[in-house]
Amino acid sequence: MDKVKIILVGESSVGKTSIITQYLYKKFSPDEIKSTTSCDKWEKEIKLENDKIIKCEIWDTAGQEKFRAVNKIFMKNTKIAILVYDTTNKETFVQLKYWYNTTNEINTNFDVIFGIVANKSDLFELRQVTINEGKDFAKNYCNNSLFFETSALDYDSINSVFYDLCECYDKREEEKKKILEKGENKEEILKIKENEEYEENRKNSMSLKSLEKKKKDVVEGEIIKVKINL
Ligand SMILES: Nc1nc2c(ncn2[C@@H]2O[C@H](COP(=O)(O)OP(=O)(O)OP(=O)(O)O)[C@@H](O)[C@H]2O)c(=O)[nH]1
Ligand SMILES: [Mg+2]
Repeated sequence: MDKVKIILVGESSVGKTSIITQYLYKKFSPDEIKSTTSCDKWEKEIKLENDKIIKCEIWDTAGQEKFRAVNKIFMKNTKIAILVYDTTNKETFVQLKYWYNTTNEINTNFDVIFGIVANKSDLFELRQVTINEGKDFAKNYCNNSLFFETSALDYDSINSVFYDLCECYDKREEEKKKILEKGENKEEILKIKENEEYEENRKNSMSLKSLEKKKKDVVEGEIIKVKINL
């Protein structure tokens, strides 16, 4: 199975890097993390309850506005997009529409699985966006996407984001397989095949390949980290 590309996007300071750090290293280190100015990716295997192992690539992106153009290159081939906003900053929630639409535009086969993440839930006294607003956005604007409330201080809340989205991805892939095996629904089969072909072409995208040449591999225990300088 190909590696599943998971990308975290959202405005600067919403907590994307902190979420990844908690997930991979089980720590929250506000003093160590600086605003991201590169594109980093990590490789990790996620074991599902059915014992299936999903090989993931987790991509962190830079949220600052000046990186928007280059981010678009990294957003190609996304299988799972985690859209993060900061519950204590309404503007980051408003901007999620941009991240949702851009992810869909770049991955025009509309096959991306989305997770909407309301982060910094520990700062409840500073909250500017209600849970219902977040849920409503996930349901009505993002085509019934999964919604999560997280705090980068709380491992369990972060773990469920990655686990549930991988499970959702696995279920969808199984459904696709069944459709292909049955061979009855010609329209669906054509769509699946078209998507596969489209993905194959995108994999050979020159822009991404040339940027990946700048990468530097760092092996950190079991986790492989790849840094791509912008
Ligand atoms: N209290 C609290 N602080 C958080 C949480 N997540 C992140 N932070 C803090 O928010 C600030 C920004 O976090 P980052 O992880 O750097 O945010 P980012 O989305 O990666 O930002 P860019 O790299 O600029 O795109 C840091 O000071 C973090 O310590 C959270 O869940 N709760
Ligand atoms: Mg960051």
